[in-house]
Amino acid sequence: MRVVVLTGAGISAESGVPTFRDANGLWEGHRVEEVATPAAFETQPTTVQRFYDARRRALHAVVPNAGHLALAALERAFGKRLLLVTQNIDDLHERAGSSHVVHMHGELFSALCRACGERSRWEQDLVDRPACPACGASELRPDVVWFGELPYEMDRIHRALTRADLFVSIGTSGAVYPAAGFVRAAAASGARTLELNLQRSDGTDWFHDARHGPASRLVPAWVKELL
Ligand code: BV8
Repeated sequence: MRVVVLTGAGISAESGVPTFRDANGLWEGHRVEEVATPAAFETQPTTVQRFYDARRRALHAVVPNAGHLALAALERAFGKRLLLVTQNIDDLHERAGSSHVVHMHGELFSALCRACGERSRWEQDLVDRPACPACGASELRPDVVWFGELPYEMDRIHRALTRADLFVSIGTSGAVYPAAGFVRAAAASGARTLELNLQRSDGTDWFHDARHGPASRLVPAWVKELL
């Protein structure tokens, strides 16, 4: 049995990481669609850097919840038969023990150098334009996929979706593409599809099954059933 799991901000909500919708689209006082774009970074780099610096700092203060831990247990049992894809840029899956996580929208704890293209693990602020550890240029940006940018590892994700027996979406509103279309690609290839979310999402009708409630309760119960 091959499983693909897609997670969104809802799985980190109970760890204290605000979601995009619960902050009704406002995050650190900004509309994400206005700040998470290359154009915003070009025109107002300090605002964008401060937006991500604040979220990177907040990450040191939160811990994984039972939902993250259950998915780490699933990986220990399923190994390479499980592909965990996350839209989240936090590191809570890794801190819960998941070892191969596909961050399709990048990671807060990674910095991308616009001069040399190198990625470096980065836990501090970027607003003061620190030097790239690889080339020394002061051209580091958050290693995060903004609106209008191509998400990471799409080929690997699509291959897994076409081979999956089961696709499970956890804690996502199904508002942003291409992630919101994964359920249809999986179903078209014959996979069963299940949504675990606090409430109905924009994509609920595309799933064979849906369970609604907090991830910290639904995910451990589902993993227990599967194991
Ligand atoms: C691309 C990283 C093409 C940044 C993110 C018009 C103009 C320009 C683009 C477009 C356009 N129309 C469509 C597009 C495409 C666009 C898009 O889809 N826009 C939307 C707004 C319509 N997509 C893109 O631009 C993507 N790229 O298309 O590239 C391309 C092609 C070729 C070459 C080059 C380019 C890139 C999108 C990635 C943007 N980056 N994140 C950052 O974090 O700052 S998006 C971000 O929002 C997330 O990563 C996620 O993907 C998305 C939605 O967030 P969710 O995770 O779902 O969170 P949300 O708050 O929305 O929902 C939380 C859910 O959890 C809720 O349902 C809630 O009920 C539930 N919940 C809450 N608490 C709990 C819970 N569930 C369980 N338990 C709980 N306790």
